[in-house]
Amino acid sequence: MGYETLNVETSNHVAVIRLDRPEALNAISSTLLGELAKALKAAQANDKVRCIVLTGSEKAFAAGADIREMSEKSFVDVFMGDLFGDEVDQFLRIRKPIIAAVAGYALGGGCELAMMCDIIIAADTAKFGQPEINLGVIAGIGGTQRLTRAVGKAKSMDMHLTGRFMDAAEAEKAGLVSRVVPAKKLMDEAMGAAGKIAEKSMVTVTAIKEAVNQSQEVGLSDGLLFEKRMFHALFNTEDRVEGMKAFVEKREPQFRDR
Ligand code: CO8
Repeated sequence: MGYETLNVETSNHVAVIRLDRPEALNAISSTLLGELAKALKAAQANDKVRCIVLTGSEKAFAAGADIREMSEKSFVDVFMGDLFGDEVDQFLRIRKPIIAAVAGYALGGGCELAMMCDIIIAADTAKFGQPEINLGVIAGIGGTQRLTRAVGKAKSMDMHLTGRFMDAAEAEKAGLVSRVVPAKKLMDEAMGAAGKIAEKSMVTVTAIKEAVNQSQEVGLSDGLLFEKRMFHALFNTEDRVEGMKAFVEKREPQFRDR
């Protein structure tokens, strides 16, 4: 499928979705967000895809929602149209793992998109920020919630209230990103991680994504119960039998997603 604002390539079980609006630093227009939701849904439906990498350009992962487009809208437009609501819901329904490979600016909605992914791998050029305050608004697709969970209240307040940017080193130290690599190695690192995930049983991968995400939604005892029941349930799978048998027989497991 051809897209106006994205490039999508699938190889070795990994779908790479590249945001592609260089003229606006990948600013997130409604077209871009709609196409992204479609591309993710297609990747979810494609049995050959076992992991998804979402990335941008060297200069920008995404510099936020498209300010030009938003500047024309009224409260009634965004409220009654539920601006970005459907697309975000569709993003969050993707059950395959999504790695954000971030170089350059990840600001506002760009930072929020990265945080909606499951793992963030950053180039040493990455800059994260929630500068919506400078436009007279606040984050709209999770910034006040996910950044706070990721880096704690003090740093999240600092980022949202001052609008300052966090560089890659600070983001790694604060726990927002899982790895920082030289910009030239960003895609190799992301594809390496995606390739590793693609080798595992998709049943187990999906269970892990659900269980870790559960930790962001519920209290500890409910989360622990969810995890324990999921652990018990996986004893029903052929891949669990194969994984443990392969360990005992000192060989690599052959998972079949069953
Ligand atoms: N929207 C629209 N156009 C943009 C955006 C944007 N967010 N960011 C950059 N551009 C455009 C510029 O207008 C410029 O276009 P042109 O060449 O036609 O004038 C081009 O991209 C290049 O940008 P700059 O010349 O400004 O490049 P610099 O290197 O000088 O500066 C910056 C880079 C610092 C990233 C600067 O462009 C900037 O501050 N951008 C805006 C960042 C921002 O405020 N982001 C938050 C937006 S609000 C938001 O995200 C709300 C989230 C709520 C929900 C989101 C759902 C998706």
